[in-house]
Order: sequence, then C-alpha cells, then structure tokens
Amino acid sequence: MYAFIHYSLNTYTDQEWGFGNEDPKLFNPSNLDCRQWARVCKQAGMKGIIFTAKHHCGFCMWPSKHTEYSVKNSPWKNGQGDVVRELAEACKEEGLEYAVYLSPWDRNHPEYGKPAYVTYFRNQLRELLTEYGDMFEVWFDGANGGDGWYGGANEIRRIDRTTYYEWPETYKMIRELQPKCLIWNDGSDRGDLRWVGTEAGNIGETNWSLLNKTGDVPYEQLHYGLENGNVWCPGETNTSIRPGWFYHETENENVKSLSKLMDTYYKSVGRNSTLLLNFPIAPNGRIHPTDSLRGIAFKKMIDEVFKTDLAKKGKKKTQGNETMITFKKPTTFNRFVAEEDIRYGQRVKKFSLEAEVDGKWQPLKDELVDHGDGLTTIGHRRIICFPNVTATRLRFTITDAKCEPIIKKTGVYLAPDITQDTPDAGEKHSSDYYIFFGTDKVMFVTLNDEADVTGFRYLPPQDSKEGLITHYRISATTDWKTWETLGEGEFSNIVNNPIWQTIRCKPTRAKVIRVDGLRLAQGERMGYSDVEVLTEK
Ligand code: FUL
Repeated sequence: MYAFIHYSLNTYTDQEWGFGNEDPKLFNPSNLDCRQWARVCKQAGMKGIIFTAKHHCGFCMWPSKHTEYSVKNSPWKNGQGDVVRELAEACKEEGLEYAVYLSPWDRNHPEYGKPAYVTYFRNQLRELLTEYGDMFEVWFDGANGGDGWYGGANEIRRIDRTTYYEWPETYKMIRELQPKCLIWNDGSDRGDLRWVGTEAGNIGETNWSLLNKTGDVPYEQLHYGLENGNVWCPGETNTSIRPGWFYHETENENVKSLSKLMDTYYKSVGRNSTLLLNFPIAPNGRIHPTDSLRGIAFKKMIDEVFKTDLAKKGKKKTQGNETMITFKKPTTFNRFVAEEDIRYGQRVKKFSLEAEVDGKWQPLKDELVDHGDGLTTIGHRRIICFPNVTATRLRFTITDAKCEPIIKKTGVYLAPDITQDTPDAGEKHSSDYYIFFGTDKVMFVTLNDEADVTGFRYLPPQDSKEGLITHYRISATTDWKTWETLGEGEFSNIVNNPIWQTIRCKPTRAKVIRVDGLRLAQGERMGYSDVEVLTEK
C-alpha cells in the first residue's frame, strides 16, 4: 500500500480537472504541512507517497525552470516555496518512499500537441528525477480530453497517444537517471505496472501479473492480466478515500467508510495487486481530519484482522499439492491467505478450500466475487473472505498450476464484524422527480413543487460509457418559456471515475430543470443512473 496525494490549483477552484488558465495567485495555503501528510500516510500503513507534481492543468508544484506556471508565481511563501521538495524531505524523515505524478497532458502549455512540448515535458521530468532524490515510481496519466487553454488558443488538440510522447526516449532517460524507479503508464508503451481499468478500487479476482510486451491492452487485460503474457506487469489498484481525487468540501461527508476501505483492501491487496490510496489535500494545505482518522482506522483494522494466524495454533502438514491444517479444537475463522513465492513466477491456476464442520467436509468460496468461487490464481497474495465457519480442519488443495507451485505462506484469520459501519457512506440515491427526454440529448427533470434551486447532481451510468455526459448545460424554468442557465461545463474525469457530479448555482426559482448532454463519452443517447436537484431548505 502506498498513498496518492492530489493537490493543485484544482483544490482552490473546486475542480477535478483544471482547464489550464487558472490563476497561480489562487495558490496560497495558510498552513501547508507536508510533514502532516507524511505522518498521516505512515500511520495509515502507506509505504510511500506519489504526489501530483503536475496535474492536467499544467501548474507545477515545484518552481520548474522551464515554465512560469508554477508555485514561484503564487503568493505562497512569496513565490519561494517548493511543495515537491518539502514532501520529498518529509518522506525521508518519516521513512517513506517518495514519487511523482507528472501529467503528460498539459492544458496550459502553448505547444501542447507539437514536438516542442515533448522536449518541455522531458526537461521537467529530468528536473524531478535529478533534484529531489530517489523516486520509487513515476506516474504518467493517460487522460486526454482534448480541449484546453493552451496558452490562450482555447481549442481542442488531439494527439496520437502511441507516438506523440516518444515514450521510448523518455523511458531511456528514466532508466539512466533512476534505474530503480518504476514506470506507470496507461499509454501504449508498456510500463512496469499496469492500471486496473477502473478507479473504483478493485482488480479482477483472477489477476495475472503478466501482459504482452506489445499491442493494445483492452479492459479485460487491465483488470485480469494475461495468463500467458510474456512480460511481468503487475496491477496497481488506484482509488481515492473520497469520491473525487481532489478535495471538495461537498464530499466531507462522503469519506469512504471503514468497511468500504476494507472491501477495497480485499479487492486489491487481497487479489495480488498493490493498493494506491489517494488522500486529497484541503485548501489549508493539510489532509482533512476525517480522512486522516479514517485512514488510520483502516490500518488499525488491517492489523486487527491479521493479528493472529489461527493456523499456528493447530498443526499444518503439506503433502504434494495439499495443505491440511488441523486445529486443536473447533475454531471459528472467515479469512484464508495464500502467497506464492513470485520470484519464481505466478504459477497457481486453480485451488480448492474445504472446511471440516461436524465431521463433514464443506467447500468454501470467496464471498466477494460476482462470478465463480474466486479460487483461481494466487500470486503475491490472495485473501479469500467467507462467512464465519467453525471447523476442526481446513484443506487447501492446488488443483491446477502452470508448473510446480511454490507456496510461501498460508494463514487463517478471524476478522471482526464491522457490518454496523455504513458500507457506501454518502452516496445517496433519490429520484423523487418526474424525468423525461425531449430529444436523445435533452433531459427534463420536473419538481413536484416550484423551489429555489441551488444545484444539480448527476450520477452517470455505472456499467458502461454509453450515454455518459462529459460536457453539460443545465438550465431552469418556472413557465417553460424563460430559461435561465444554471451552469455549463465539463464533468472532468467522469469516464474513469463515474461518481456523483455536483453543480452549484445561485438560488434560482424553478419547476423544471433541463439537462443538455452537449458531449457524450460514447453513443448518441444520454444516460443516467440518478439525478438530484438541490434546493434551499
Ligand atoms: C485520472 C486523472 O484524469 C484524474 O484526474 C486522476 O489524476 C486519476 C488518478 O487519474 O485518470
């Protein structure tokens, strides 16, 4: 587990993606404290921190020599500050590893889309690789919505992701300057780690750490890996402790619950993946207390669950592909852990798990999977979760493997019940409206009674990109004749992170809200999972 930290001008504009024309003067935290970030992350069990040195808006959190669009033109520390340096030092003090996210897409840079920008990008990366000590990873996000400020051009610029950034050259530079630094890239050139195809916090229950060296990586391969791939490329599950990546005050009530975080843990670390958990920084320059307390509670719960290996209280005997654990007395447990020695590769393809209850063998399966029993490959670590079972023996049998399996560890645990904790804290669903479509791209939401509307919320389709609105216009009327625009813009990052989107407006009298889907991610007909109209109390 390691932490992501999202912090940039977006923190001050309440956005997920900046357009590139936001004023550097907005960056003026009252109490920026990278040591607080590092302490919280450490106590939350994180081994390192990956920091958004530059997000898509192009604003640099370090005083780069190569641009004026950075902290050096902000009022913070009179332009003398360097967040990257403060964080690198704080990590060192706390014994954490440090890394950066450097967005290839830059909505500020005038040359974006032209060859000159690639040189600029590489120069920035060189600065980060040479002036701040060792980095454990470098994160190149693949997002590219097309439009941006681009030095005032204010236009859509499309690039060819497979050729434009000349990744082989850049990789060569990274390998030379920091040979141990891992490359994360969801672009075309294979990095050392792969995205898992979703930002919801789960990887496939069958997760091979292999991909093919070349060729496209469709969703199935991102999520499940490739059983017979020819290059080692493990999955890194990235998700945020809140719905969004950046801090939004409106999400203070939506920090993920402990049970949601544990679910994420089982569906990432417990599925042969690393977990990259994001903590957004609040406008004052610190991790919000709700997030830090939740993060620390998360680590405490992991420690609690895995405190006692009940197998150690019994007798374990391995013969061939079968491991039998015999307990001294009937023992209650609900988690099983197995680990392969991945220095020799990931070999196991299938196994079974059985508990002897009252003298009868009964099969166990992973209750967190949607299909099958989840007893497939193992890899670095596989955690199988099932309801409490009280058994005298437990039998773990490898039934299929690529070649001789090498199991490093097995363990049996009893996790405390935390179901009283609200599982999906904060995501309300309410559809008290009459909704109908004017055309395929115009939706009307009629309120029961006229009200002073202060905002509108949109929950996009959850299972596909079809009909998902990326650019919207929201307007309101009381009489179907005069319409007032409540907001128009982009739902940033909605494709990868299809969470509730909130648009706030000055109180406006309305009976009907009109939603125009100006651009859709896919398809011709707009879709939604739910909508909500915010009104004055
Ligand atoms: C995405 C980006 O577009 C988001 O803003 C965020 O940085 C996330 C980690 O990756 O693709």
